[in-house]
Amino acid sequence: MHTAYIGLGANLASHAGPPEATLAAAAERLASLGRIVTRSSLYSTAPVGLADQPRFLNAAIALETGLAPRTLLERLLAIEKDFGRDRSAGIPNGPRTLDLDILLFGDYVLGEAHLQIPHPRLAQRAFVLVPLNEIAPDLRDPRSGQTIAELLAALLAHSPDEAHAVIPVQSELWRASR
Ligand code: PH2
Ligand code: MG
Ligand code: MG
Repeated sequence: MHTAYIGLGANLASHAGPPEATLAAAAERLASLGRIVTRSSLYSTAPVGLADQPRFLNAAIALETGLAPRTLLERLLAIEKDFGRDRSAGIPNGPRTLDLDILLFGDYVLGEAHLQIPHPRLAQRAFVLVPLNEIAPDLRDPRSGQTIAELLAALLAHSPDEAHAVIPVQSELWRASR
């Protein structure tokens, strides 16, 4: 068994409803892949990489799973597809109904073409580090040896505006989902 940390993101409606409803429903689907140990709050975040799109909702989940990393990735992609993820436009960093990223997987370091663990942009993204820091501040990034709290502090020291772009939101739907 390993603990995988999954980043969730959405900024377009899906058949489940607005992003808040999609993330709540997706969290329930993640429970079928192992045991959900912890979930962060939901955060409203400014879009990174492509400014002209709606704000995102982001969260992080710790999932204890017996699946191998590649199998986990396949299952996550299948769940994205079930929630209407359409990659055909091919716009990097573009809007999406659901994004499920493996951020960390135990202390694995993998550098395959379609699966890089830890997530290659983990340390640059407040929309990932803030939710992750809420649930696992002492977790270590096996590449840098730094904790999530240290990575977040370094990012915010370097680009303090990032902090203002990540705002916790109260969500009854998110709280009620399991
Ligand atoms: N995901 C991206 C690109 N930009 N910005 C925010 N705020 N949240 C995301 O999840 C996100 C993004 C590519 O996966
Ligand atoms: Mg992503
Ligand atoms: Mg992704």
